[in-house]
Amino acid sequence: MKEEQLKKAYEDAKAQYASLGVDVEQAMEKLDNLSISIHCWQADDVLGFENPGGGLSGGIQTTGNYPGRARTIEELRNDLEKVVSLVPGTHRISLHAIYGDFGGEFVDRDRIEPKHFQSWIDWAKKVGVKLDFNSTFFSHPKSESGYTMSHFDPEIREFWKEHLRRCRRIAAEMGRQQGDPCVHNIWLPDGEKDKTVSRFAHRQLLKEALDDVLSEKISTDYLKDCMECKLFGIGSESYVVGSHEFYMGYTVKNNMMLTLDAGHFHPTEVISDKISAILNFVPELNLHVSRPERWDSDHVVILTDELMALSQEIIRSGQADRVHVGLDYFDAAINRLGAYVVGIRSTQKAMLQAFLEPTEKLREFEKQDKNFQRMAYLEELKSMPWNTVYNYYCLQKKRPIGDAYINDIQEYEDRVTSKRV
Ligand code: RNT
Ligand code: ZN
Repeated sequence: MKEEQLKKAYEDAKAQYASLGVDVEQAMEKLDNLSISIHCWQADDVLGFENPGGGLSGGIQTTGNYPGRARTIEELRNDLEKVVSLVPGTHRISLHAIYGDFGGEFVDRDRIEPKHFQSWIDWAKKVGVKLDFNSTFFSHPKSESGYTMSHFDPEIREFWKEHLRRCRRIAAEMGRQQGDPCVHNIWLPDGEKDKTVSRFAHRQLLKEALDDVLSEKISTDYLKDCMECKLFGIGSESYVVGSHEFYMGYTVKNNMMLTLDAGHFHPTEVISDKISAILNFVPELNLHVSRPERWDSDHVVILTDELMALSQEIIRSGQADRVHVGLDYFDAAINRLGAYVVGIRSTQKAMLQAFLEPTEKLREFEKQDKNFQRMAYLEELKSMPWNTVYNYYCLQKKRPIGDAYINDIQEYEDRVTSKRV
């Protein structure tokens, strides 16, 4: 679309929204203030740099072998810089512990230190992004049995507890240097493929391990720990130690953050309706925005009804400042940068629509029991010119407008990622 045409369309859109009592400029400003935590692991199929040639395990799997996987820290950083150049706004990058800068040496998980992440901290500062962090309890010989911190063997438990202790200190150091708390997500794959007898015993061990490690108090000015549950994984179909009830109980009891991954519940169960419930009991929430397709939890995020519902709930609850929006998906079957950019832009489009909602007007209908009117307005809003507003926001931020990013990604593929063989 030509710039002049877009400006005219924007003025029309603004007037249409104004007639509903919605201030488009305010909505764009709110969108601009929304930092999305971009997961680093879509660029390299969750492999990391700990062990070149190592594989992925722990109940998660990537499928596909589209050319262009980032194989080094430098390639990953270049890809991420490209991604942030194709989306408007200021975002965060979420690192996993296996993405450290280990300088060609093998550093085991119970040995990692802040110094292995200093070059990331410096890079983030240069690029203008903040960092989040994740401990890595998968893809390691000491997790191959299926258990880590809830293992019956005290030595294995201790190894992973030490990993968690170190990850918390690394994340806190990131938070300290960036002057903004680092969200540290704790997800562990513990569980079993088949009917497990000792369910209580493993959960008790996990609780004890967490109690022990988290007794080291670190200021939430630097570090915000959160815990992510899961229903099942590949190879842990029958039993997952860190279930929803487990972490919900744990975080409520300890006044901690909970992570909700959109793909970690029963196929018809949605996280959008959990937000307004859980926020009554935990200080903050972390989201892993993902797209479940039947039994897979990690498809590229697109503008689905559930993404819309999730965004609406974040905004309608009035608690947006207590909800951290992060992405978590991995698709190795298509251009990996394309997967990033579609997911980020679609998340922004859903959030923008939520910001452009005349929520008070809808609440009025609700109070007056005018539920037909509420439904009719909700339907009308779907075809309002929100995409024009998004395009105008991209224009303002000097980012590709409409479908223009598709060519940019093709160009980067031709020039860079297709050469990685
Ligand atoms: C796995 C969890 C977890 C991972 C990342 C790589 O089921 O969703 O968040 O996807 O930590
Ligand atoms: Zn997740």
